[in-house]
Amino acid sequence: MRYRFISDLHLDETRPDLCQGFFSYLARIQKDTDRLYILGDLFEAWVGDDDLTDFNQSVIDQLKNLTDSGVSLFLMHGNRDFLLLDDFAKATGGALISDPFVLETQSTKILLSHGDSFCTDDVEYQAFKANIRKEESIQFLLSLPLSERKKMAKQLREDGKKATANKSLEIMDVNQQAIVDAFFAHQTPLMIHGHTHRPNIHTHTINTIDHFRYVLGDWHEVGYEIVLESDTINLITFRLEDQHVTERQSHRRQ
Ligand SMILES: [Mn+2]
Repeated sequence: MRYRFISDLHLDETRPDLCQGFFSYLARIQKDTDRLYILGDLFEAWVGDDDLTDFNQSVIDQLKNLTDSGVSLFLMHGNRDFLLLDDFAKATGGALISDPFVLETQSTKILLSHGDSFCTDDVEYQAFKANIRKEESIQFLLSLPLSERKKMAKQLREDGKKATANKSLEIMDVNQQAIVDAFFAHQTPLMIHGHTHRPNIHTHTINTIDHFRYVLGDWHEVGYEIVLESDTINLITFRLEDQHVTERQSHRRQ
C-alpha cells in the first residue's frame, strides 16, 4: 500500500510551470499509488464548480486520468478552495473528505487536516473563517453571479496579503495547545497537515508519549509530498521541472 499526501499547490492559470509540474507529478505517481490525498488549497482560488475555464477543466481532466487509472483520490478543503464541491469531486472521480478527517490504516490512525484550524493565535482569521464557512454564507456566495464571485475572491486575496504582512511569524503558525488538543480529541499518534508552508516533522510529547506531526510545504519551484507505505512515512521534496527528489526526511512509525 502506498498513500500520498499533498497540499497547498495554489494552482493558478498565471503559473503554467507550476501546473505543468503538477501534471508531471500525477503522471509519475499513477503506477505506484493506491491513494492520493489533497489536503486543501489545490487552487489559489476556487469560486465555484461552475467556473469551468479551460485551465480549471485541464486540472479536472488530469485528475480524472489519475482516478481512471485506478488511484483513489480524496479532496479536503483549504481556506482558498472551500467552494470546491460535489460537482468538482464527481468530475475528477474523487471524493470530498471533511476537515479534520481520521484515516485508519491497518496498523494506525492518522489525523488529516488542512491546518488552518490550528492557527488559533490568528484570532482575526478564525473569526472570518467561522463566518464565511457557515452553510448560509456558502449558499449566499454560490447564489452570486460567477463574475461577482471572481471579483470577491480577488479582493479577498489582496486583503489577505495585507493582513499577512502585518502579522508575526508566530501568529501565522499553529498554536501548540491546539495541536495537543487535536491529538487528544482524535486519539491518533500521527497527524498530517499543510497550510503553514513550513514543511517539517515535529515530535509532540504528550503524557510521555511521542506524537508525530508531519507538515507539508507549498509548491513553487519544488513540490512536497508525504508518502506513507508499510511502516515508514517520508516527507519528500522534489523539483517540479524534472520531478527529481532533492530531499527525503524518513521516519519509521512507532
Ligand atoms: Mn491554506
